[in-house]
Amino acid sequence: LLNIHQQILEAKKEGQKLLAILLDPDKIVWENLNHLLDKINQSPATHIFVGGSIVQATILEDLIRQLKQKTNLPVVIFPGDPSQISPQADAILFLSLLSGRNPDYLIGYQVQAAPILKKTNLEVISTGYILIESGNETAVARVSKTKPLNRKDFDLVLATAQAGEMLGNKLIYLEAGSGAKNAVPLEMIQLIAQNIQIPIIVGGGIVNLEGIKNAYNAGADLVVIGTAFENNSHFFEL
Ligand code: 1GP
Repeated sequence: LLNIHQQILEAKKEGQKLLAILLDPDKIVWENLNHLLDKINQSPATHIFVGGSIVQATILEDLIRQLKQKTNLPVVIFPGDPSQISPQADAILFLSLLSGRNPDYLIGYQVQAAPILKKTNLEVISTGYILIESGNETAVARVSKTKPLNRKDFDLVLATAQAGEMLGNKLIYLEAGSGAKNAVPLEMIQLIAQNIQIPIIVGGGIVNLEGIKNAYNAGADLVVIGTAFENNSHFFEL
């Protein structure tokens, strides 16, 4: 049986595109959870990402338990900090915020998380996380106290992604930030995709099906949809 990282590699090899719905436990309307779970099951999503900038641990556990009971999709933690670890999930994106220069998000939190993760069976997927300027201040920038990379500085974004690959990251996540006004530029996705070998995740500010398709065509292997589905559970039916 392939683990989640191997499945992503396999999909990339086959040219099969992946889609994650991002659920922020903090923003879940619990009365509507069953409806939401139905919609997730009917959607083309291949993965569920769970996480947020600030999340209460018990809420995270409750949500993941429900997701594991009522969907068949792999649940991947997309943590904002080391408190967001649940042994009930399948995997965790072990993020390093490569675009920033805040040591906590580069290595500090990872050191805190390592002994906790060692006690779980979670699949740990090393992910280079690169925040790109989006035209508005997003929670990632605010909470991490880091500056996103200039969306015009393609050379710097590429060098950052390549450094992540050389450091041994298994995935590169190009992030505009949740609720981004502007998504990651398509030409930027294209440039990175042509110049690194590892799979690319793209998210932030993608609000319609065309945006998803364009990101795929530019070279994204997995697209993350948070806000658009949060605001409209019929999003994928359009
Ligand atoms: C945020 O990339 C994800 O980390 C999704 O962003 O909420 O804008 O879809 P949105």
